[in-house]
Amino acid sequence: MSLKERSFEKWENDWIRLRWGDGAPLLRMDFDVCGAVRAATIHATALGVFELRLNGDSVDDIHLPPGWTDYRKRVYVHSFDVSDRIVPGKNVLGALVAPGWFAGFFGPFGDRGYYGHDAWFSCELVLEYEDGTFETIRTSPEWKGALGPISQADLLMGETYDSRKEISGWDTPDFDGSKWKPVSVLREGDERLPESIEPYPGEPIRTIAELPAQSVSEPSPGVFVFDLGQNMVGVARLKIDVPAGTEIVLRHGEMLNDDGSVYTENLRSAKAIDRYIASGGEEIWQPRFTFHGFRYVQVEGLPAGCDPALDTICGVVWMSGLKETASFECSSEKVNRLFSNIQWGFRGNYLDVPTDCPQRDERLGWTGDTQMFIRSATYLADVQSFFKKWLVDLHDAQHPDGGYPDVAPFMGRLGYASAAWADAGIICPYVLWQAYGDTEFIRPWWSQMKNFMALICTDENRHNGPNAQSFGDWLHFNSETPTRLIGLAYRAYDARLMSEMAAAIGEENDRIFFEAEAEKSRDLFRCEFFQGSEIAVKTQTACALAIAMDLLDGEDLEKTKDCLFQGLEEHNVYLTTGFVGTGYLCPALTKAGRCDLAVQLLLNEGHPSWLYEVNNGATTIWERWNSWTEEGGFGDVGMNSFNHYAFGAVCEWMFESLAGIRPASPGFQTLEIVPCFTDRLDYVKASYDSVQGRISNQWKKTSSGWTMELETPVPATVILPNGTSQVEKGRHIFEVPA
Ligand code: RAM
Repeated sequence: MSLKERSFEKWENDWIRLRWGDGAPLLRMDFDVCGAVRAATIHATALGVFELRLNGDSVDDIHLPPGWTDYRKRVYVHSFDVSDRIVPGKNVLGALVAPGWFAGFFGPFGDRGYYGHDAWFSCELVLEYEDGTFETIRTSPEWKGALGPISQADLLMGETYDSRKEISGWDTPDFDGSKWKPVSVLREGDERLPESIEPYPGEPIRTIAELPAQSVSEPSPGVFVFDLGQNMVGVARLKIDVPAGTEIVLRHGEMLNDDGSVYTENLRSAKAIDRYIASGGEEIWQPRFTFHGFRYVQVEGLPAGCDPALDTICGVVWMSGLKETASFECSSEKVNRLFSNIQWGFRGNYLDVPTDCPQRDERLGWTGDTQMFIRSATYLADVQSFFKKWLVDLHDAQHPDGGYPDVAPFMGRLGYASAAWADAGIICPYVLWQAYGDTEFIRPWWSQMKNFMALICTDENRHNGPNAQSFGDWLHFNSETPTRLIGLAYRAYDARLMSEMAAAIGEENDRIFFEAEAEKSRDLFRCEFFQGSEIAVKTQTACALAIAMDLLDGEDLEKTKDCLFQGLEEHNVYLTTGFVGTGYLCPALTKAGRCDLAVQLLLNEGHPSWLYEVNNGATTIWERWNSWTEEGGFGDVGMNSFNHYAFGAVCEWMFESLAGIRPASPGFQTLEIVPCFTDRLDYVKASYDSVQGRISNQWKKTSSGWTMELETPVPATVILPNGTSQVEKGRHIFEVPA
């Protein structure tokens, strides 16, 4: 039976568990196959995370299924075709099940078991025989469980594996499991079970790369630090040959302390420690039910005098299995490194949900971070199914009054309706529709999006009313922008996006309504924050939002542009923006006709700047402009991630302006090519695999100006300093005099 035919509205399979501390017990069930099998499919899920086994092997190479949702509301089923894995006679279906997001530690408050306690597993194996009959093997009280080698498995804390406790052949037909313990069972109707069980709509987590260690040091006797050369997310694979009973401890960190040991203070309460107890001989192991954000692995516990080989540790990179779609290169090696850092920040934080960071006790689906980076993400990879899933998480977490949450999936403790965070509910569907041309990113959520707009378009609301609560221009550089300004700007911006989306889905009344609302909100913004034609809040963020979001016209606009230019000059053309302003800053400057200033910001190397991080060895994007500085060393340890993608939102501008590739209509059906030529770079070369096909554009400095080569699968309007032209699909060369 294919996944399509199976709706899961009825899920008649029991949920089973073997209670066992924090580890990952083994569950198994023998069954007989008598008859020729035409097809076999397993549908499996868990309140927790699982690995499925069949006849001695794992069924798939995905990690941490069924992923993270608000398990009280819904849980996803993963389906596996095992037609060629079923043998005549005795077979064994098995699973390892761990707490995962459901019952493990997660979030910044030391919470554990927010959704429930103990992991539960549920599955069915549907056998279709050659004679057309079906048989279903289900989780049931007949299953048996045992304690295996994994005594601890937690996403934040790490995994402990005692290889001496492996039960050889436990998941093969020859094994006698009759003495194993009976499992506990939950049945349909139990209040601990989710309201809905559905097929997984996203892209499962997979291994996307392996990073061999590049060097090893011994900062203190017996303590070895392996450097993978890249801050990454996933697990470390250990290869050892040590006496049985030796306990090897792996600590993970993104940076090093001055003494060369791994810096772990910024992980807060996340221990991120894996332990392996050897059984002797050559052993290779990697954890299954935890993940870490790290560049360095500190290995302790090797026998005295041991001189570990470099291949003792290898980084195994995990990410939702998205197809990457972008390439970017220019004449500055440092900018190329920045682009790579943005890609790695994206990879590390697109692990089933878009997270703020992957290493400390947080790793939440912060909505603000998500909306700030989503446009960049749509360039970097095909994120359609990833966001089909997350938009469900987001709407599952929407407050009854319409406010979108600070984080999704929901985790109880955090707020909602915060300006620039809650707006993810409008901005994400809009950006996805723009990138992929698919109104299914909008249509299913339309009435809920309108509920949010109804909330924020009133005077009394948490988003931009007098009680406005927000994180402001989070982590700005000594330049505060009032929350109320941010909220009103987003209100007007959202209303305009709503009117465009209403037109796209044929909701004419809504289009008219939101067009008027956008005007009204722009007026409110001007009324409150302008004295004459002068913007009252002169921060870079305030000016950038007003310009980039199209909130101004005429003299108001001209004067605000000047204010932005002046604001930059006052800081020697250095930025002061935080999470909210940074993504809009270069686009606003470009819109204001000062692409040169945007280029200057990109190429700045002093503090704060993107290349300051690059010059100081960054391989991902840091959370703070001062996550590490030459003068002060590490930034505030209470919140200091070295893998936070928010400031990487400049990626969008690198594609749309520096390389000049941007859509002129939803789904890149037509293009507008407006490259930002500069003589500060010799060349820029980028490509994007859009839903219409590959778009590539490159320009080079010549002795008399620039030459540009565009390859487009769709018609494009090309706007160059020496004129505008329309081109059809194909390859086109342009000469541009200086
Ligand atoms: C931090 C998160 C996140 C940010 C919020 C406001 O704890 O890391 O990046 O959106 O705070």
